[in-house]
Amino acid sequence: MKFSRAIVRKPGNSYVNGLTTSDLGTPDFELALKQHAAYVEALKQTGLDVTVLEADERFPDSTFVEDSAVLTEKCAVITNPGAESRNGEIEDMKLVLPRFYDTIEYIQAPGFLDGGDVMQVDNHFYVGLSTRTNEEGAIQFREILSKYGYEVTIVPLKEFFHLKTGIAYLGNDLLVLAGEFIDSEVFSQYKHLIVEKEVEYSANCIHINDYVIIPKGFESTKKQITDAGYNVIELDMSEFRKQDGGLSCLSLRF
Ligand code: CIR
Repeated sequence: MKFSRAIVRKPGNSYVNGLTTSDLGTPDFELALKQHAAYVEALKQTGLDVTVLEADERFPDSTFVEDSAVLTEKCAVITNPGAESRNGEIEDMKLVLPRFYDTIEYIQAPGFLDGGDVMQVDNHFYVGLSTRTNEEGAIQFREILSKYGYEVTIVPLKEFFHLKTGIAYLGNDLLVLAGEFIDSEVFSQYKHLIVEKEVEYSANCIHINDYVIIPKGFESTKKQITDAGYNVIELDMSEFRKQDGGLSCLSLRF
């Protein structure tokens, strides 16, 4: 799949008060801004035209734009994020996405869905059931996408926060897999690139055009992805990891 654009949102001062389950400490806001700027540069390096939205102080987690929409080649789906403090993030997406899409669909209560629970593998979407995405939300998503000829498989999660916390698609039938997904029947038809428990944060990597962006400091994953023939870009993600964020969460790519 060829991507040409991305949408990101700068973190605001309120970022440090966002949701987290990690015990890695409070993010350093200035460093988060630097890491975000490096992220934008990396997206540009992969060939994307990047729309940078201004920080929205009302929503501490709004830099994790991936959760508020799912963008496909045929339509945009505005989600209904499962965390109450994040739900209002979709209001701004309703203003931004019509710049890029004529066809916009919505997940509606009692359905909830976070974009971090959705992974696209060519014409097939996988949707994780998590603390943020419920069955009703996943079923609505399947009904919407089937109208556009996509297939959707629902995957109940056991441990991971979001589906893409532990899995990424690199194209050519190759998946990066960690933890509960390694032996899962659901993904058995694909080629596997397995990352071990100690480095499972690096399973959240992003394949864009000729590149794979991975978090910095995961040498074994870097080697595996380089050996598989990809150009690797490494980015320091320390301040986003502190708020349970990974590389995919910081952008919508389309
Ligand atoms: C949250 O709890 O919603 C944010 N602190 C982290 C969201 C990460 N997003 C993602 O994995 N797609």
